[in-house]
Amino acid sequence: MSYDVQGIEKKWQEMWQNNPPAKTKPTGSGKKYYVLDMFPYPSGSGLHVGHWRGYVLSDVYARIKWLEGYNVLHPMGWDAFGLPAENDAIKKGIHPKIGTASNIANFKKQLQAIAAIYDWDKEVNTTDAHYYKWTQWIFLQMYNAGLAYESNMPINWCTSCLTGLANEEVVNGACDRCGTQVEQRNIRQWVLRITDYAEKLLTGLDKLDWPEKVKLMQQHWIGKSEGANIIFKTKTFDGAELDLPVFTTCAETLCGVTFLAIAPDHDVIRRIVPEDRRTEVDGFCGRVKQRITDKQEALKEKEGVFSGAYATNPVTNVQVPIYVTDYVLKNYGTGIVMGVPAHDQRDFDFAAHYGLPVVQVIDAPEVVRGNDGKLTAAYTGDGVLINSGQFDGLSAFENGNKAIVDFLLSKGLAESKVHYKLRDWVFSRQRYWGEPIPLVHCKTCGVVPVPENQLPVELPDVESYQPTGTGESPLAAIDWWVNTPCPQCSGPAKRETNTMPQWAGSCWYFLRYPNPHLADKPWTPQDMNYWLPVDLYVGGIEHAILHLLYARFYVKVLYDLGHVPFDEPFTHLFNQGMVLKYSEKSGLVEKMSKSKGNVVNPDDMVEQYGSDVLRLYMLFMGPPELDCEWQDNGLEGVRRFLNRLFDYLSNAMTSESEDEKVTRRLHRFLKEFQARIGNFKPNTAISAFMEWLNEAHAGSMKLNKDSIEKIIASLSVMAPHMASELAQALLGKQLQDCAWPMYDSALAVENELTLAIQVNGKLRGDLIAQRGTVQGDVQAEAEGLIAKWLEGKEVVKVIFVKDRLINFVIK
Ligand code: ANZ
Ligand code: ZN
Repeated sequence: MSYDVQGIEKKWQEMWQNNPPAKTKPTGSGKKYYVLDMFPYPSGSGLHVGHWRGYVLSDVYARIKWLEGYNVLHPMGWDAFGLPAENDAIKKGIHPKIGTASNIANFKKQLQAIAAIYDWDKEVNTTDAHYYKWTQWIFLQMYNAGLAYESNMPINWCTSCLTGLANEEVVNGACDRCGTQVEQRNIRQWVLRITDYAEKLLTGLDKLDWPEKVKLMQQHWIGKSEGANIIFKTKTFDGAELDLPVFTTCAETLCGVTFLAIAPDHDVIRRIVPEDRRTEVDGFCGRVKQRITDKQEALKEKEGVFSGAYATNPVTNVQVPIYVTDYVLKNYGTGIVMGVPAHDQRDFDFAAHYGLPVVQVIDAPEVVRGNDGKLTAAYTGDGVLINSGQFDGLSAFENGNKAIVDFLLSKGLAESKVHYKLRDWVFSRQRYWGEPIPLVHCKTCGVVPVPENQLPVELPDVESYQPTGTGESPLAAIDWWVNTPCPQCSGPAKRETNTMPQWAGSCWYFLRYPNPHLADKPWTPQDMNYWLPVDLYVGGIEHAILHLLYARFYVKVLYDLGHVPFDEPFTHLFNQGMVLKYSEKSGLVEKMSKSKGNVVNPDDMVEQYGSDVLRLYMLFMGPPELDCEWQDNGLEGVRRFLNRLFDYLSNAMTSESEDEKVTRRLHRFLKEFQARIGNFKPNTAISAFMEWLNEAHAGSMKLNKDSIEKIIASLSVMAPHMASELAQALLGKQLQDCAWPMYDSALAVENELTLAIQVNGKLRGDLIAQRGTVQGDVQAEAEGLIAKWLEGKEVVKVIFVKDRLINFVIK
């Protein structure tokens, strides 16, 4: 038998396409396992080997569960709305529907080569009206529950994509998609009240088997901080009393406040700035506002301007100046901060710039002072309170904070406050290629939801996909579509022309997979009870806060509204690392991308090496959670291994009884292999396979049929084509009739051990013995091996620790 890669793979691919062996069984058929890949956006450039990494990994676990007899749901689909298809349409004048369909066809063809056990009957496509009908339905459930509202607040606006963006889509002030600096613009938006779920999204993380890193990122993004709003009294420019609340998490530093800082766009500024300071303050605010659009500028030194007003410290009654500054954000806390230069670095920098006093109120041995005895930087650690009057001597964090807050609470000058950094989710886009938001605006009735029986609100064809840039989507120009009778009063009304963000479709697709063709409901309770939550979710870490947070939010809302019986969608999450490659252009090892010219096309690799080799290499290239560098010669090594394995297995079968040593070695391999896969270390599991082959080969081990099946089944989760061929040729079986191998723990323990030989506790040699060898045998051999150390000496005692050591005590 020879290993004809192309012939074998072609044969099995055809077989599987005509007669898929791993189709998902009906809901309720035995134990289930739901393993999910983050479904791809079907881009024009197709799959690269980076995609393979996650898909092969998830398939390993799907195949194991399948061979273990689980009812496996391992689906695939398309996250097909979104900007690139639309931009393509603008460039080429082709309807996004057409471009998307051909990209999907290409992706599907490429995916077939992976030979994952996807059940293609479960395929979903977010741009299919039968699918987005339910995306719209979910939106209406949220709307009806008061979780969607219209707002004119300033939002992030990308001047290149000409659309609003969610906070999560802005990275370092730039559009996550195109890198353009975003501006703040007042545009009418639909917004989801994700902040109502801040606490649930936070505490829900505890029970998830997710990478700590992702949990931390979500925790950070939600950004809960517990503190207090504290009132500083001031006067308006015309002499009226005015309370300025500041939000602080560090009330213990109150006696160190030397100024207040207000966000430049805060409404209160108008009321406190005296006339003679207005020109200067207005000038500053105008300048700062413009600057927010320029990242480089924003990184510069903190700046501010004296407002001309003072406020009273509620503990010390000292008057402190109020500044308008560029480092306080309007929409966090109260938009006003108490400046404590001694204990906050931003405040320290600001005070240094404007010559404001630095009053230290926490002392500790670690505090660093310069030659002049002054602080050289803010001290942010714990310590005891000083310069704080009646609070002196208290431990700052443990007692000081509470004492000061309590003191102010009793005077009505404070209020405990919890703030979250999470903002409500800007949910509308002024673009064409997305789900229409199913609402109608009626002059008489206001905003009216489209009745459920009129869903889906289908996306109409347009002539120009060009975003208008006016804050309206291209849909606004299609009169016949926009004008519609009001569902409530039948009077003339207009459709909402904003579309949903791409996330809308991906927030719930995992709920649709069990039953994607269901017509009258998004899902059934039976399917939800049986299949969900997802048991294993595999995808990239880049989705840590966007998709993974939004999907959790959706599920929590659906749970609260009684539509699903679970409140977290993904029990176990695994983030695969990226595949990197050297780029000639930059001279660096970088993430694969078309622009860097370092993309490896999996089709070429499959043609050259075969799918099994590529699969195995993706698993072998390194720990799956880490980024790994692609190396062409890595494929060669894997190919050699598969060739040798094929040759060896083709000739290793014996009908005689198997040598015990051989059986033991096999079980030791199975145990190692399975433990390593179980720990998400497929790379080292393959090493175990290689070691086994080396020893089996060197020892010309002959295997009985049962052992051959165990090896083939193990191989099949990684290299299914070759395993299928061997199963058929050697066992006369199909893969689906092979069982996932069990190992016998007693046989799996390593049988030969190295024992230390000591003389008076000092190591003098060692010997190899079978596990469990008794003292007499070990002693006899050891005496021979270290004879020179015992010569002429009296052995007064022999200490023997089974399987570990023998120690001769001599005089
Ligand atoms: C006084 C203070 C003293 C503060 C000190 C810190 C250290 P987290 O934990 O992230 O919530 N802050 C409050 N509102 C702000 C805003 N709108 N823009 C910028 N900064 C703001 O941070 C809470 C702290 O961030 C608050 O506690 C406040 O500064 C600042 F030694 O108050 B602190
Ligand atoms: Zn109406």
